[in-house]
Amino acid sequence: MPYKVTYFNITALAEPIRFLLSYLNIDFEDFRFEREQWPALKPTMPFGKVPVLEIDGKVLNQSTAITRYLSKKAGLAGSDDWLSWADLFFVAILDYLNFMAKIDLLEGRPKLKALKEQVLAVPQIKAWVAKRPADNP
Ligand SMILES: N[C@@H](CCC(=O)N[C@@H](CS)C(=O)NCC(=O)O)C(=O)O
Repeated sequence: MPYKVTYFNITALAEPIRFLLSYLNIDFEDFRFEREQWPALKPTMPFGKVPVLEIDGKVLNQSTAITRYLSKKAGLAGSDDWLSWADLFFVAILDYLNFMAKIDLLEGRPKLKALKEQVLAVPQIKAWVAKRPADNP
């Protein structure tokens, strides 16, 4: 498979990438590793960090740069009045932010709640969320 996402077995910074690949209907290898595997993998990653996205063996790094690149492919770089890559990024990372903050960051923010519903209703995103591992933030 030409596309491979490498990250810890959580959502966090990789999830916006997974959202965008799903939105683009691109099949990808979702390579997740456990904490114990990280010391061996770290020296092989650019700047010793993940997530990385490989496309045909070419390694891309930095989650914002990766999502910006994919957003251009998806036509979500800003010309669509209804949805942009930043919306996908925000909703994709929200569960992790809530988990870390231990509060619901959308409480009392109906417009952002509506945005979340809008993104989660996109058929490709809905399909991704339904099939991703359920037991990780
Ligand atoms: N600016 C980078 C930050 C990447 C980053 O900090 N990744 C963390 C996981 S969220 C990591 O690789 N931590 C392991 C380590 O630093 O050893 C990005 O947005 O991709």
